[in-house]
Amino acid sequence: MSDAKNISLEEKFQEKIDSDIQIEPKDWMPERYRKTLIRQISQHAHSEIVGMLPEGNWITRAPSLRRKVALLAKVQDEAGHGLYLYGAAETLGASRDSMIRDLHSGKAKYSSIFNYPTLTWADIGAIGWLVDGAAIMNQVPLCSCSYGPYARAMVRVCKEESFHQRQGFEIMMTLCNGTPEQKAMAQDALNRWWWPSLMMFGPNDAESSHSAQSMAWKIKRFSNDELRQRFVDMSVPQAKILGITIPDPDIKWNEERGEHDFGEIDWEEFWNVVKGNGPCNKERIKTRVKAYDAGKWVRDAAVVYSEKRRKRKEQNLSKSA
Ligand code: BYC
Repeated sequence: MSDAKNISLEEKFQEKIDSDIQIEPKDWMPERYRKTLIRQISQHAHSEIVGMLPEGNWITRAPSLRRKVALLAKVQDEAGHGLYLYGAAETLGASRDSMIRDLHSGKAKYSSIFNYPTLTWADIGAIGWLVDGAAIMNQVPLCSCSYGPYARAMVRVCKEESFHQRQGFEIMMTLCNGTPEQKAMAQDALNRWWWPSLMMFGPNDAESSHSAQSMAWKIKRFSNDELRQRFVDMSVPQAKILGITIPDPDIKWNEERGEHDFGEIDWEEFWNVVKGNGPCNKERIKTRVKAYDAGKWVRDAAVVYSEKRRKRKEQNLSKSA
């Protein structure tokens, strides 16, 4: 295609974006837009799938049947989100096999947060409260992102994340109203999950390589720092209700700006985890590869079954013809 034609297609595309008209799989889109979406959506899908592991670790040890049922449902929801998102990436021409291969080889990224261990039951509360809270903050704006299938998938995902956040906060509330040991456990979980939760929003705006373009394309509707700030402002009063302390001596209300000041994130730790050297990166990938290999017989059986169904349909059609 000539450059002139491409430019006019690109201008028309940007006009649609500027008028908030969603882009659908069969619409023309710049190759960089398609690639950016595949990158973000597949990373998001991997995060949901790997995100099942830290919590899955506590299903057999949940303190009551009610807690076990809720946690089991939550982890199953994450699996559903992952499948939804892989489906959305497939509408852009990405193959599921190649996405999964990239995850297993360590080439693909997934959220840094899931490379931290879940040491006590309170971690399940802290993940629901903080990690799902951060996820909602980041994902509600994605419900109005410019790519239709991603935006639509996010609607259901966000509804389920809201339930997850409530169950996490309720676990924290129960622990904080319990014995001194239980409250100490909740405080310890907050101490360990607070900073990694802030890191979920990604690098500072000045360091975020993709933000400017993704915002111009309305894939991202707010910057990493804007969403992080909202998350801090939302979490401070919630910690007060729980009666536990956010592990940041610099956190305080700034009257002039109408938001909280907070301390500097340890970006060296963040990039170290993103590059694969966090406390659990290797274990997470190993567990995923093992689960994938163990599920091979199910995938093979599904292929054989669908092939048989297809043949039977063909035979029935030729009989009735
Ligand atoms: N961890 O230019 P930037 C969940 C990477 S699932 C690892 O700001 P972008 C949940 C980034 O990929 C949570 N890597 O990028 C599940 C890029 O690397 P590449 C996941 C990170 O894309 C189960 C580089 O750093 N949520 O909530 O504009 C249970 C530069 O960053 C991280 C989503 O995926 C990180 N934290 O913005 C409970 C939501 N941050 O690709 C909860 C959708 C950045 O150039 N994704 N990087 O190699 C997004 O909104 C955006 O992709 C991000 C990053 C805000 C995460």
